[in-house]
Amino acid sequence: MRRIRAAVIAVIAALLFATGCATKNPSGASGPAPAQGSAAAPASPGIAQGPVTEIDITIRNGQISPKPAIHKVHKGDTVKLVVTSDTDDWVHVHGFDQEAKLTAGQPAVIEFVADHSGVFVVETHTAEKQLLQLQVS
Ligand SMILES: [Cu+2]
Repeated sequence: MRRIRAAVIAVIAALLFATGCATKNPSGASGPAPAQGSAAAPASPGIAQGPVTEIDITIRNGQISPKPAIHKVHKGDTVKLVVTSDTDDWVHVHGFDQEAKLTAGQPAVIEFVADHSGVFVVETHTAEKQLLQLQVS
């Protein structure tokens, strides 16, 4: 019994580890492209309700401003990330499966409901920069 439990834990740990980055970068054009900034396609219709926390991030010459920090929000809040970069890239919000393409010079918007708690990394996938951490509680 004990052995099985240890094995299960190991598998879960491995899965958690595997859900990190780099595994699902929709570099092909096949996947749906969320959050292109167009108002036509709401990402998750009908569930946005909590207060909106907007976080604006600018990446220029590899520098992130404001500097990477932990942003605290309440579970159920809507988080609106606006990211502007001077290079093409991808922004990925861990834990919420949110990703957006960054086109140089154009703000990309990712909006989602922080409906589960934890600490989640937001980062770019090409430059591999951590932009911030989201602490949901
Ligand atoms: Cu990632």
